[in-house]
Amino acid sequence: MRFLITTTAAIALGTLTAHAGILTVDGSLDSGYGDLAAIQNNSTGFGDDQGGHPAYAEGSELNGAAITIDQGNLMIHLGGNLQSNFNKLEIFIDARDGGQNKILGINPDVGFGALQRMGDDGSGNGLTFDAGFEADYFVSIGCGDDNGNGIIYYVDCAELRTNGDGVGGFAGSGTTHVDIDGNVTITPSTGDQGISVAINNSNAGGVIGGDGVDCGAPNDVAVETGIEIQIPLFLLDWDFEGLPFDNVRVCAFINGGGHDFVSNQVLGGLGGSANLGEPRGVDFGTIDGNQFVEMGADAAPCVPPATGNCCFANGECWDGVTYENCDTNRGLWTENALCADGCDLGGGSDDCPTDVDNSGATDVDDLLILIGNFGNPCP
Ligand SMILES: [Ca+2]
Ligand SMILES: [Ca+2]
Ligand SMILES: [Ca+2]
Ligand SMILES: [Ca+2]
Repeated sequence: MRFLITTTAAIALGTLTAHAGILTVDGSLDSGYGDLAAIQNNSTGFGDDQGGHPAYAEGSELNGAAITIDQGNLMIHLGGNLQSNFNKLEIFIDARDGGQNKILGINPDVGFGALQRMGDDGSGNGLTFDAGFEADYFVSIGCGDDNGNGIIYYVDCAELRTNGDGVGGFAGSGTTHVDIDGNVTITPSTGDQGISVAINNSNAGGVIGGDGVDCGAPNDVAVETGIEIQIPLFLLDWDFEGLPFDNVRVCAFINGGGHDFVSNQVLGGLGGSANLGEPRGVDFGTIDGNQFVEMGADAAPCVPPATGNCCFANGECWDGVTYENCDTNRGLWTENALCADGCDLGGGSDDCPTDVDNSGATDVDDLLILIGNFGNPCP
């Protein structure tokens, strides 16, 4: 089915003189963003949506990030999709001195306790960012069914002042609807704060499902639809000092519906990880790489996952297989090896003959290999 997409913003702009540089909040990546500042490097543990429907998604993924400043607004485009089950897209912005490296327990109560659920519960825990990343502002987005017409999305926002408190609240709602003829109408959110959000969930590419290394821009093609956020700079410059905003960094991730279970869809990426789970226990400082995206940065190119040969006890061997694929099929994987190099399925070392796959320990994988080959005659 082809979808014809119109947006109310685009219709409104149509009455104005065309002005180069104006980005449209419609969920699509405008050329004015420039190059992506980050590309996802992790499969999604929150479901790989392959339906391509603009107003529905069975999973969530963040394939890439583009960030720029346009007409007095901070603009963020996240290529991907947000599952229409009210899971949350959490966005933290570090754009001025001060802020919170670890989420405090005394922030504004927005989005039904979003920051309280992720922040310090009084025991000194709390979601912690990479060293030097001190978040100043928070935006949270969730979407779900809008009476069968498509999706409705709700936006919440809060200041993250160095010592907590600050102001925040509900920042409005928007919709993406599809009529019976397949016409799509995206109505970006509007609210008292001037924040605007639009979602186009039609991505069916990007990363696949799983916990391994993956690439959010397969074959160097960026995912151009997803979630687009416009934030007036005056919300960040709360004392109206005329801050320069020349060093803006964004940490974005998908979280559970109750802000209660961090996925492995984080930008910058985790580089091959399962979902992170309990938000208060997450410390991005202990995870390799930057779990934030810098405005103006060039995205690191995707690193393909390591491959090797995958040997089976029945004599079969596959070349060019990832560890994940081989493990799923209960084979014995050797990094960078070819089937022509041969397979050694003769059991573990002399010191540890029960370590069938030579992993260094006798564990359930050895048992599964044994069971999988039970009854096979040996030469
Ligand atoms: Ca756009
Ligand atoms: Ca800051
Ligand atoms: Ca995908
Ligand atoms: Ca890190």
